[in-house]
Amino acid sequence: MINDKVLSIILGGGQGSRLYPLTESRSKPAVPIAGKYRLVDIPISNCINSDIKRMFVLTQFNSASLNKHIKNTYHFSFFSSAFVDVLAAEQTIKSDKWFQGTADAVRQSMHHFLQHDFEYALILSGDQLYQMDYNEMIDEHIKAKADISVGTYPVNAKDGTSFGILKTDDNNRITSFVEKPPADVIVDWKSEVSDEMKAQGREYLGSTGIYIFNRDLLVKLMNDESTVDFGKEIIPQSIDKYKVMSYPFEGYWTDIGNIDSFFEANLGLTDDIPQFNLYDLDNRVYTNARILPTSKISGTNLIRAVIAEGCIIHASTIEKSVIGIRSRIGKESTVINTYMMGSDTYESLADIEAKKIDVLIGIGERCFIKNAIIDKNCRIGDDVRINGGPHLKDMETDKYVIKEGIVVVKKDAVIPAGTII
Ligand code: ADQ
Ligand code: ADP
Repeated sequence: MINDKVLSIILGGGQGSRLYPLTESRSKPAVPIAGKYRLVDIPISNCINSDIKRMFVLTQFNSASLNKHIKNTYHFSFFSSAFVDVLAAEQTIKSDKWFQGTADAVRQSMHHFLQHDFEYALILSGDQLYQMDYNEMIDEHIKAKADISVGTYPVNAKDGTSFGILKTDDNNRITSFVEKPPADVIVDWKSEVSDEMKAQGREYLGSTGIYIFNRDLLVKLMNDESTVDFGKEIIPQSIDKYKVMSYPFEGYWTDIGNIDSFFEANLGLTDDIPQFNLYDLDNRVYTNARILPTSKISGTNLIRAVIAEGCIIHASTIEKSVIGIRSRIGKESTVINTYMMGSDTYESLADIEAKKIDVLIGIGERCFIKNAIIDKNCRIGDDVRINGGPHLKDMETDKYVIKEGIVVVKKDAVIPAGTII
C-alpha cells in the first residue's frame, strides 16, 4: 500500500499572529472551529480518511491544550503503527532558536522523521478547511515521477497576493513560481482555468501549501541551512533543478489563517448546503469524543443555526451563527452572524442559585450580539450590546479585539452587564 510509505508532517503554526487574539493563549492547531473541533482535526482527519497513519504536528508553542486534545482524541490500537506526535520547537545542542519558518521547522525536526521508514513526506498546513484524499495526489506524484508535488487551487487577484502563485506547462509541471506577488505584479500571472473558476475571477493558480517530497530530496534540501521557508525559498529554487509538479485540487479548499477568513469559514457552515461537508460519514472529521449531554433549547427562533452538544439556550433569536459546546445563552438575547466557541465547563447549579458568581459563563439575558467571535469561557453580562460591522475601527482592549469589523472577545474575558461595543 502506498500510504504505508507516507509520513505526514503538519505545520501547526508559527506565531499565529494573523489569528490573534485566538492564539494569545493557545497554539494555532488548538484553535476551536465549527463548534466542537480544533484546527488540527482537519489535516489529521484527512490523513486518517486517506489511511495515512503516521503524523507529526509541528508547533511553536508546546501548549497544554493541544497536547491534551491530541492525547484525548487520537487513540490507536495497541497493534497499529499509527500515531499523532506533537513536536514543539525545542532547543537542542545544534540550535537554540525557535523555528524560523516552515522549512526550518521541518529541518529542526528531521531527526525525529528519519527514525521512521518512509518514501514520501506529505507536508500539510494546519490552517485550512478542506477534505482531500491525499492518495490521489500521491498517485499523480508517482505517475509523473515527480521529485516534488504542490497542491494548487485557483484564486482571485485580491487573495492571490497572499499566496504562492505559479504557472505550469501542459503536463502540469511547474515552470515558474512567485511567493505572494504584489498587486501590480500578479496581473502577469494568469493561468488557464475552468469556466466555472473563471466566472468567479479565480484565474491564478495558487499554492495550497500542501507538498509531497521524495524522502532523499527532502533530506538533501534540509541540509542547506540557508533556506527557512518552503514558499519563499525551497519551492521557487527547486523548479529549475527538479521535477516539481502541480496537483490541481478541485474540491472545496479555503485558507483560514486570518480572522476574516476564519470567521467566514465558520459561518459558511450555516448555509443550507455548506461547501465544507461535516455530514459525510465516509469522510468524517474526528475530534475529542466528549460524551456531552444533548442541547436544550427553549423559546428560540433558530434561523440557520449550527448548535453543538451540551448547550443550554433560552435566547429569543439565533441567526446565521455557530454555537459551540456547552454554550449558555440567556433569555431574550439575540445572536446574529456570530461564532460562539462555547465553554470548557459548566457552572454548578448550587453556585448559580447562591448567586456566588458575578457574571455567569456564556451570554446573559437581553443581549444583542452581531458580527462577533466569542472565544471559549467568556462571561457576557446581561444587557450587553456588541454590534460588529465595518463602521468599527480596528482596535484592541484587554477584553476584545476588533479586526475588519469583527469583534473578537478574548478567551475567559468578562464583559460586565450593560457594556456597549
Ligand atoms: P503562508 O500560509 O503565508 O503561505 P506560512 O506562514 O509559512 O505561509 O504558513 C504555512 C503553514 O505553516 C501554516 O499552517 C502555518 O501556521 C505553518 N507555520 C508557519 N510557520 C511555522 C513554524 N515556524 N513552525 C510550524 N509551523 C509553521 C504558505 C505558502 C504559500 C501558499 C500558502 C497557502 O508559503 O505559497 O500559497 O501557504 O495557504
Ligand atoms: P475540549 O476539547 O472540550 O475543549 P479539553 O479537554 O481540551 O476540552 O479541555 C479544555 C480545558 O478546560 C482544559 O484545560 C481542561 O482542563 C479545562 N476544563 C475542562 N473541564 C473543566 C472543569 N470542569 N473545570 C475547570 N476546567 C475544566
